[in-house]
Amino acid sequence: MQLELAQIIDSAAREARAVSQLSHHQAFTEAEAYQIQAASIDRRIRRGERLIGYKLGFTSRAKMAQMGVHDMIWGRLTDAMLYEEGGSLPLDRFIHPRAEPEIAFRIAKRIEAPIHLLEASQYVAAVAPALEIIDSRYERFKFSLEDVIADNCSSAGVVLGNWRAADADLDNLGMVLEVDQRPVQVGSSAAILGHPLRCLVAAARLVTQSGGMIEAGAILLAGAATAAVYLERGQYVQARVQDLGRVGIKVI
Ligand code: OOG
Ligand code: MG
Repeated sequence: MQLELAQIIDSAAREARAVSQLSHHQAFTEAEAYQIQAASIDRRIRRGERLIGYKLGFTSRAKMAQMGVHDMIWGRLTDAMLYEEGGSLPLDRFIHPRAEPEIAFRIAKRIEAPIHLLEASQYVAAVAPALEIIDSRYERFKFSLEDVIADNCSSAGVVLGNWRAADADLDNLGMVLEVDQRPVQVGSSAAILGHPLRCLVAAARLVTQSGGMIEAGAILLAGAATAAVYLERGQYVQARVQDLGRVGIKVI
């Protein structure tokens, strides 16, 4: 069952074609949803994509409220999802993409067991402002928690700004999403689990619980501090994170 559903969701992503929610084909549990996600990422890896890190989703109330879900989720990032800062984002590769402002961590040393908040900063090599492009493979961007997990948490694109040393305080930084230089969403890093470093603790627990580990050099997206906005051709979309800088891309 998992392999069949993984193939459906992987093809939908690859062909940028919306499908009905997988749970409408067959009901599955949250644990099975993660197996479907792993199997769909396996298909990407077999095509030559490389795992570059992880993302957390629904780590802020703004995101949970926007999407009508109640729990944190995690997904996998591959090199094929990377888009260059200042470059262009071709709309035709996506179904109905949205952008959201995020903070990215680069992991300093391998995480193979759960970690405590007090030691989390030791695992951070650098931080960067990031734009995440999410693109649910489901019709009308509507899903249950199990469905979005199976769909690799809507992961579709990542744009990273400049890395800087992880010495800045991250607990209450203004985060703004701009379209054509105008702010369209405003939030604070405090909205991300109360402190973005908690994302390392959460990711360590979730990834190691599932039998994986987070390698040195991996990227971790902490989850959006604000709701996401739909993208349209011709827009210049930019995320600004106080003290960390900005990152933007042109939608073509
Ligand atoms: C799921 C992805 C959530 C975040 O930052 O909260 C996410 C979705 O909203 O489609 O990436
Ligand atoms: Mg996100």
